[in-house]
Amino acid sequence: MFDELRKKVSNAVKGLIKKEEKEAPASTPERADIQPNSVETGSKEEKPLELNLSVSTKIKGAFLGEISLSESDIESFISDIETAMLQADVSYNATEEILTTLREKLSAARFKSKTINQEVIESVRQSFLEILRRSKEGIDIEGFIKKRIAANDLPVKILFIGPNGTGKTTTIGKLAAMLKKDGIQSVFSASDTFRAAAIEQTEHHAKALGMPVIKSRYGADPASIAFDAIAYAKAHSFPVVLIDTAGRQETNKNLINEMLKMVKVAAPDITVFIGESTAGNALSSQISEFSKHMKIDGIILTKLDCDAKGGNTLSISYTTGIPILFFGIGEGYDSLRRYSDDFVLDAILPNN
Ligand SMILES: Nc1nc2c(ncn2[C@@H]2O[C@H](COP(=O)(O)OP(=O)(O)OP(=O)(O)O)[C@@H](O)[C@H]2O)c(=O)[nH]1
Ligand SMILES: [Mg+2]
Repeated sequence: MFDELRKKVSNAVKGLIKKEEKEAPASTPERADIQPNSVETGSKEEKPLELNLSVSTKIKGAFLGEISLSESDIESFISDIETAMLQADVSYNATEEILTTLREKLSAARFKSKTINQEVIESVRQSFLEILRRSKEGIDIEGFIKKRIAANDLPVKILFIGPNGTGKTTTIGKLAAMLKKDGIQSVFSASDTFRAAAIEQTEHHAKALGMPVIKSRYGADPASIAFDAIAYAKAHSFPVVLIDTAGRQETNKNLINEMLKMVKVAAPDITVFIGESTAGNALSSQISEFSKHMKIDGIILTKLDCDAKGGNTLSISYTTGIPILFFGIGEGYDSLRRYSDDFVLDAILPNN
């Protein structure tokens, strides 16, 4: 997860560094003063590293003990980071925005020669953070449910939507397991009556977790099943209804209309879009198309464990205006991770 982006960001920082410079003039003073700690190289045989800065910058750094990067140092670094981000599926607009911030930070900074490495990484971190912070804060699902329990305003209805095979049904199981740990029981609404074996899959999760499932036959109206599940939750005091839906492409009018009917009948409190990280930049247009039809409250980004790039975690909320709530990082019930800026940044950035 994030391996590719992490490696590329690391390499870009390393691009500010290079092996013992053969062509350096003999007069270059005191190299030791301007050597940073080495960045993760991926190879134990790497020789000691040295900043790949222009000679004049180095000389100033050596004398002053602090370094301001020259415009050309900054531009070459920015260009490396830009390539890294675009190749790892960070959206173009977010990339440009991040790089504008980063360029400003690097131009204004006076780095200590001994710690420039960490300081440059910190500048990248802060630039990434600014874009993450620009997106709306995601709803705290558990907190929301607890408030509704306290107000005796139940059940809370959560609808899961998204394209085919992204992990909707599996994520319902994961979320139910997470809520169960907190003592919150859910009813499953097997409202995917379209895909073969979808009902059995929901039943399987419900059984494994000891939750009731409301189902009908294949081809039945998904909205009526959701309606029945809500009625069941009310009658049996279950605080939460988790409503599965058939996977659908945003271009399929019939399935979109079917979903609109479900929204009308079930009146979900929270609608979650389940998208797979591996969809790369296509994900934001999928989400934007879906959100033309209905309000989406949050995104759960699945299969992060299968995605070496992972760059859309940096830009998806910025691009769509919809916050990420959780990440799916495996197939098991315990592989749901709550979104946090630190989770993303710690995973992407080299830690030295
Ligand atoms: N590695 C990994 N696999 C996942 C993750 N989430 C779901 N899967 C797997 O993805 C496959 C599809 O998951 P489903 O839950 O059936 O997806 P869906 O969106 O309900 O699919 P449809 O109902 O057919 O649209 C299954 O094999 C899941 O085990 C995840 O975070 N990581
Ligand atoms: Mg499904």
